[in-house]
Amino acid sequence: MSASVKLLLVVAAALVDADGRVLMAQRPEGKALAGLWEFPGGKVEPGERPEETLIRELAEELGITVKEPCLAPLTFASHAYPDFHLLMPLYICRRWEGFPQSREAQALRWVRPGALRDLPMPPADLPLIPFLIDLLGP
Ligand code: 9L3
Ligand code: MG
Repeated sequence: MSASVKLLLVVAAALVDADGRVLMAQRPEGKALAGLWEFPGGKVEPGERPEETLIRELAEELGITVKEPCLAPLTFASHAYPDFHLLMPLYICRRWEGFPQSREAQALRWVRPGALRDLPMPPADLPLIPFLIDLLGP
């Protein structure tokens, strides 16, 4: 990686339901990586703490409020795209307020960790699958 490559900090959440399923969101038409299934989240804006970004993104995208207990990243995804290097902490959320709903025209789906491999996902998200299978079972 050359010194001029941009570092992009993105936060993502594994929202885990009572059955150990994880909420996946399909990136809508018109966005980069459209059609791929990702852990919901987004870019950390200047001046934001990543925890604040997570709260903001999940409110914007899904209309839910996450609380402090889930606000510690358990692992990080890291992927070199051609024009930037993505660093993405993954937060595990088991409790939130509200019912996740599509607020940005994205399809949503609850998926067992063992079935995540059947979904086309952005390359950055793929290495998180074995981590979630270890944590939550298949
Ligand atoms: N990205 C990858 N996996 C994810 C998320 C939330 C984001 N789980 C990548 C896609 C884009 C970049 O991060 O290249 C910024 O995301 P967005 O702001 O376009 O959602
Ligand atoms: Mg997003």
